[in-house]
Order: sequence, then C-alpha cells, then structure tokens
Amino acid sequence: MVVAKSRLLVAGVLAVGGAVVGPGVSAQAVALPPGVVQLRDSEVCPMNSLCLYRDYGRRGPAYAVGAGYSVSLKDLPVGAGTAANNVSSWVNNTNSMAVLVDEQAAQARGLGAHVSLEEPAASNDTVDLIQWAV
Ligand SMILES: [Ca+2]
Repeated sequence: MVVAKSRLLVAGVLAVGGAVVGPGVSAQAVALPPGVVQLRDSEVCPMNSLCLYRDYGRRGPAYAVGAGYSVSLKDLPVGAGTAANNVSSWVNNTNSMAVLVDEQAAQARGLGAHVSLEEPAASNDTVDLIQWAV
C-alpha cells in the first residue's frame, strides 16, 4: 500500500517539477526550497525537522527539512552534486512520519516520528524525495 501511494506522490511531484523547471533554473539552483535550511557538519537536528546527512554518523554536508515540507533532494546542493542518491544518515525530529522515496526503484519507506536511521547497505544513497505520511 505504501508503495502504491508513493507512486502517486512521485507522479504528482514530477508533474509539479516539470511545470516549474524552465528558464529560471539557474536562479533556483542558488536558493534552497521552502522549509529547508543547511546544517553544519555534525550539527544536531533542530526540533520539528527531518535532517539528512551525506555521511554515516550524522556527518558531512547536511540539511534540515521542516515538518510537512515535501522536498526533492535534487534541489539540495552537496559538493558538485546534490543530496539525491547521496544520503546515509537521517534524523526525524518531527512528530510526523516522513516518507523517503527512491524514484529509480519506485519505492518508498516510512521513517517514523522521532526515529533516526543509519542507512542499511541496500538502501544507502537511494533517496530522491522527501514526502510525509498523511
Ligand atoms: Ca534514487
């Protein structure tokens, strides 16, 4: 059931992204999406945020996503690339279940409220979208 719902969510996100992406792409590349703030290496995850870290142990380039904000990790710069397919460590410091979506595999996983996760090898560096359970 979760996977079926996620496919609908992914389709919706892709449709929205297709409408938004256009001549303004270069300007959007600088600004972070709404609800997102950059964290310092190893910074503690703020309250009411879902935090993602490039490296295991909550290290490396990192971002905090406010509860309820759906975000494409492709919009979060990490080095020369982005956070898409590039996250190893998560902290859900919200009261909501986050949904971690892998577009390529068309799969989604829930990350419960106040749950942290060090990615197992099989799902390391796979997430592309953050959604929220409703
Ligand atoms: Ca992926």
